Order: sequence, then C-alpha cells, then structure tokens
Amino acid sequence: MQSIQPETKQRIEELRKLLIEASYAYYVLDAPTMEDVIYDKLYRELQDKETQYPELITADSPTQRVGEKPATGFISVAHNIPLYSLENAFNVDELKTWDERWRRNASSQEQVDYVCELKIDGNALALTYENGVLVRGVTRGDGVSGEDITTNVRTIRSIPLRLNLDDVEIQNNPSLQRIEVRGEGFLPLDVFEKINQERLSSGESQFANPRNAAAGTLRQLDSRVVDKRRLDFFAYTLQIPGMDDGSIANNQWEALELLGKMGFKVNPNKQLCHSVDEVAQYYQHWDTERLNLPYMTDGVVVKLNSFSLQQQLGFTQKFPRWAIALKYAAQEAPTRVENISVNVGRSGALTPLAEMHPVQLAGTTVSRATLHNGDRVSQLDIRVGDTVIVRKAGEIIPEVVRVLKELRPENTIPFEMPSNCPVCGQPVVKEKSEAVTRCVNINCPAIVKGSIEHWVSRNALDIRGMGEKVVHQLVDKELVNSVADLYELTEEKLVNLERMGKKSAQKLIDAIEKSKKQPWGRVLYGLGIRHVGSVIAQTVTEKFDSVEKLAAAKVTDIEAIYGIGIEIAESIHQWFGMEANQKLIEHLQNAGLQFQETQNKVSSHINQKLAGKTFVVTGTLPTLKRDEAKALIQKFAGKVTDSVSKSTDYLVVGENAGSKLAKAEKLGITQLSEQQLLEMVSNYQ
Ligand code: 0OX
Repeated sequence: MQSIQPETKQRIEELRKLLIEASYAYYVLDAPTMEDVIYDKLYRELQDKETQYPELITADSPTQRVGEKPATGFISVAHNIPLYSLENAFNVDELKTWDERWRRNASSQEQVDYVCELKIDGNALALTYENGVLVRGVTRGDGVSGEDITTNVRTIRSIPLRLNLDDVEIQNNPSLQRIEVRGEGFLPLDVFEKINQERLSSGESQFANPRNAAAGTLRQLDSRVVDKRRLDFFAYTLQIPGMDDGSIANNQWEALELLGKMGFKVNPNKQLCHSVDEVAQYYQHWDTERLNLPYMTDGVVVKLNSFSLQQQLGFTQKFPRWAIALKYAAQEAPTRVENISVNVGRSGALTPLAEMHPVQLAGTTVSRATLHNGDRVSQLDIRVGDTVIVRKAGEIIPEVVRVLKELRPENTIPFEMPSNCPVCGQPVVKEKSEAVTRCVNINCPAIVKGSIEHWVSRNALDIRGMGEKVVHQLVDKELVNSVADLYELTEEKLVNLERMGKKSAQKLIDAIEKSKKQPWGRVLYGLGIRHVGSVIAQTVTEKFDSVEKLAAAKVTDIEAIYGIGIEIAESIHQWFGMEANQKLIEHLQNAGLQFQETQNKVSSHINQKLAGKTFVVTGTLPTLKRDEAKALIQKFAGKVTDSVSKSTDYLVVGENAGSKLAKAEKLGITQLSEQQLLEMVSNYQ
C-alpha cells in the first residue's frame, strides 16, 4: 500500500476544482473559460492520480460521470414528495378562468406576482443531494414513484455532482443536508436531429420528437451511450425540508436565483409578471419566439410567486392549484385519410403511410403521416375514410395521434399489412420479436434503389449528380442492379436517360470515378449495414483498418470497440457472413474502391505523430483497455503488431507483462508506460 502525500491530495482537490469550474462555465453559463486541450490534459492527470490512489476517488469527482459497465435494469423508487403534473389551459380565457378560481379559493383580490417559465418539452427528473452531493436521480414515472436512473443523470454535464453552496448565504443551515431539485431533462434540437439522422442512416426507426428521444436516452442501460447523446437539464423546483418558514427563499423567483447560484442551469427566459395581462403578453411573445430556441417548448408554465400563497392553496388530487401550463395549441388538427400506402425502405422495412387531405399544422402543410409499422396500424385501427388527429410540431415528423371512430363512415375496411412486397411482389417476413415487416428479396427494386441512393449520398460515397431520379431510371432500365454496377456505367449508357446530355453524363462518370478515392470509413457506411451509421462506420474503421480484418473479426472483437454495442457488432458480423455481400465486396474491390485505411487519410501533422513507428502493447494498463491503446496508436498513424521483434520501436507495458517484456528487454526495445504513450500523442508535445 502506497502512502499518500499531502501534496497529492491537494493536487487532486485543485484539479477537481479547476475542472468543475471549467465545466460549469462551458455547460451552464455557455461561456467557456478553458481550452479543450487543457481541460483534457487536466482531466487525464486527475484520472491518472485517481487510478493510482483509488481510495481518493469521490462520487462528485468530474471523472465519475460515466459508468464503466451497462446496468442490468432500473429500480423503481418512491418519490420523497410526489411529482404533480400541471393543469392545462390552451388560451388566455382559460388562464383567466384559472386566475379567478384560485382567487376564490384564497379569497384574494390582491395584486400578486406570477412567475412565467417556458415549458420545456422534455422529461421531468427529481434529483436528490445529500450534504451537497448528488445521490439520486429519478424519472417522474407516475408521479408517486419513478425509475432510479442516477447513472444516466450523472452524465448530464449541466447537472452538478456537488452543489456550490459557497455563494449561498444559508450554507450553514442544517436543513441543507437533504435537497431535492426538480427540472426538465431534454435533448437540444440539433442533437435530436443528429440522432434521428443516424437512426435513419442505420435503418432504425426515428424518434417522433425530442421528448421521446430524451425518454429513450434516459432509459438506456449503458451510461456510455447516454454520455454521447448530450442531454441537458433546466432546473425549476427547489425543495428543502423546513423551507416553508421562508428562511431559504420566500418565493419561486428567489428559488430560481438560488438554483442558479447552486450551479444549475435555469432557463434564462423566465419573467416575473405582475398581472394576468402581463402573463398573456409573455405567452403571446413566446408563441413565435420559441421557434428560434435550440430546444423544444410546448407552452409556458405560470406559477404564483409567493410560497405562502402556494401553501395556502395546496394541491388537488393531481395538480398544484397555484400553477398552470398554458399550452400552445394548433399543433394537432383533424383531417381525413384518403389512402394508406406502404413504402419499402432500403433495409426492406415496410412502412405504412397515411395519405391525408392536406392540413395546416405548425406553419406547414401536412398531407402524409407515418404510421410506423403494422402493429401501430392495428393499435390505431386506422382505415381509409377515417377522420384522424395528426400532430406536427416544429421539425417533427407528422404522426397520427388517434382515430375519431365516432366519425367513421359505414363500410370501411380494416387495413392489413400486405403479405407480399408492394414493389417486387415477393412474400414479406415479420419476425415475432420485431414490429417491422420486411421484404427480404435482395433484388427487390425498392431495396436496390434505396441502397444505391444511400451509397451515393453525401456522407457515404458522395457521388454528386446522382439524384433519386437518375437512380430510379438506372434501376428501372436494368442498367444497374447493385452499387457495384455503378462502376460499369459508361457515357453511352447514361445518355439514354431522360434529361441527360453528353456533358452531364461525362460529369457523372467523373463523379463516379472520383468516389473510388473515398476512404474506407465512407465505403463501410455506404454499404448500408443495419445499425451502422456514419459515426459508427468511422469508429469501426479506425479500429479495423481493412475489410479483410473486419470480415474476419468475431462479434466480441467488434464489440470491444468503445461505443459499439452487441446489436451493432452482431449486425456487422452477420452482414459479412452472407455470401452475396462477400461477392459485392469482391466486385467493388475489383472496381478499385478503398477497402483499407490509406496513409493520406491521416492528414494533419498532429495525427501523424506516431507514423513509421511500430508498437506492441502488453500487460494490463492503468486506464486504457488494450484495444483502446491499440486504437489510439493507430489513430495517430502508428502501427501495432502482436509480437515483439527487431522492428518493434516501442513496447507499451502494463502490469503483469510476461514473455513480451522479457523479449523486449533482450532486444533493447524502448519501453513506455501508458502515461508516456499518452504524452507522446498529447497536443502539448
Ligand atoms: C417545464 C416545467 C414543468 C412545479 C409544480 C408542478 C409542475 N416543463 O418546463 N413543471 C414545472 O413546475 C412544476 N415547471 C416547468 N418549467
């Protein structure tokens, strides 16, 4: 057992303070104070020290945000204080009715203050802090009990792991031992769009809105996945035992200020209003202004400011009497279903679509809505001729919320998913474990067209000029049956297409030729393997630098890559196991596409740091898994081999190294610790 020097403890404290302050400035104040590279270096230093002295690790250390292993499930826990929901009002008249009602209950005609907050469309979370440290994060659930998702909540950088009580005058108040903070966990719109883009490109169904995406993310068992999704949080309720006496805060406005001081992100667009008319103005102002916000809102929350008035009014069975959600309406509208069609995607998935009489919603005309899959259609029991409620808000895909069965005309026919593919006519397949019905005919024109459209798309092989219309004609005229056939095209074949002159044909041939230079990461993405979006493809090719290596990899080898789960690993393994796919790779290789990482991909001198050097990694390293160390070396253009020889430049040594170390010593090969390796690639050198 090593004894711990006081300087070490002090340095650890100092590092944590620096990192917490920098993270607060970045994530809460949105005003960064530290360069990323410096943050990374300090973070790494703290991590190293904590690895050396695990007994000094504390739950509120910035290194403790992401768990090592996925959870097996979440436990249901009772809330200390129930989470009430909010009564809804949809216009100013309804707001006034609420105002008159609470006044009757409180026998009050006085002027009061109202706190107006934007109603963030996310998931309510209850956070518990004991002695200033975050100990629990629970979902709203049914309001009485929710799921303990502490591991995921910890990954949200705008949630402090330790409260900052320094600037809070009441810091010596014993009731601060237990603090509960409530707020909304949400996904910013750009993250939501990115997730959906990834899901689309990897053949998964998209989330209907950011709230669902946030809920899905918060319930992820692997906190490493949650960490990547960049959830955010706005705090709005502070609950401290004994705060009824006003010693901590007298009203909601003060509570919001305190939450800010404690280190939380509080939505800056709040307003203290002095009359219902002012509230109405706030509501109207944000009706349009909210469309410019980087997150989704679905109304405003109006709260009586005074805590003593709140206490006097109390709660009904479901709602507080002192607050109301003033929602923005008109994002749902009734319309008639004119047809139900079925689209076949590139993965062969059959998606039913409701084609409707056009209706104005959230500023756009909506005439089609996804019905997701056959199960959803049966659930809704939607039929041609039905009047339905469609929903669309902001950037969200329109969907059918419900069918107004009371308006159903006579003689409608229940809709059934086809048993044959509507495009190629082959029988479709529906696995019991899946909601999706699929066409499995790899020659189905819909699948072929979809695969080619994906192959030529921007993030894949980026073949400019090869739009949907060209692809459809090429497939329909049987000039192309797979992506490999694109490389057999000639100017003569292309000029026969509609609106294709000699010049455009020449340009297209050039673009196809150029695509042969696209790197292996894009090629892998272009192959359209299920669950393999562009980011995943990039990650995989950083580890497996050639198709041969990837095709020969076991599921466990692929899963060993940081950020790659079993579902993706199995999907890749299965894809390479199929003969038709092996043939496709062979054709594409013959055509001259890149199936291995080339030197020129690593362009900047920083990324070339280890170029020309050969490494062997042995033993257990303090923080990096062996595969991670290898990936890191490869990322910086170094070569990793499995055995030590005269051509080995460096041996990266961890604990319990065996014969490789002995051999390296014999050959006089330079040894490196993990720390030394990290220093070699750090941007400080
Ligand atoms: C929001 C939001 C939700 C306090 C009493 C009942 C509801 N979605 O932004 N809830 C509340 O307040 C609680 N405030 C909000 N801003």
